[in-house]
Amino acid sequence: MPAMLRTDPNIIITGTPGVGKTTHCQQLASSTGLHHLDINDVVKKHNIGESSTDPEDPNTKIVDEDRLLDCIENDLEEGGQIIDWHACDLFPPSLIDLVCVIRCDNQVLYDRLKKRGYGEKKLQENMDCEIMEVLLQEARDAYPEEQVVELRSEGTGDVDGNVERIEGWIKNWRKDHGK
Ligand code: DAT
Repeated sequence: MPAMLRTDPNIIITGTPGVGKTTHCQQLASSTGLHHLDINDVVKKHNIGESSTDPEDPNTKIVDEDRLLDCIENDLEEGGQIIDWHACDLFPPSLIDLVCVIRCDNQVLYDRLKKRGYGEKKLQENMDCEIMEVLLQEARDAYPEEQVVELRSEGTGDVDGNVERIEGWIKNWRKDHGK
């Protein structure tokens, strides 16, 4: 199906682990009826992740991106997907309508990841990722400037505000696409 026939948008919610991607996706899916496409679940379901060879981090999966795209291509073509993943440049720009990069204060993120039980090395890698704005840069390099928004997620009020903003954007997108 050509991308222009989609009547619901595809939205990527990305960012460093712990910034609040899943929290946003769940709230958005429940308020808009769009589908929360959790890439972690897709990887598990289709067994397309290989365990990391790092002995300190055996649970991290290296994902075969070509196979991942094969698994979700139909969903993306249909539209209405809220994609939850800590990378964004693998998804074809022609099938993506909005990219939200969730950001978080370093100390808040550190505490969240510590609570998750991350070891020192993994913790530091993820803190560096957030400080260096890796996901924001990845999004800006892969998608048109006007499709990339940066949203902060430190307190619960932030989630509500961000979700409201994205809901408004979805409403306009639907109107512009004849729905
Ligand atoms: P991610 O999917 O990016 O790994 P998450 O949604 O699982 O992140 O959130 C990690 C933890 O932080 C989880 O316990 C919920 C909490 N959290 C996320 N965003 C928050 C916010 N804006 N206010 C309060 N807690 C938040």
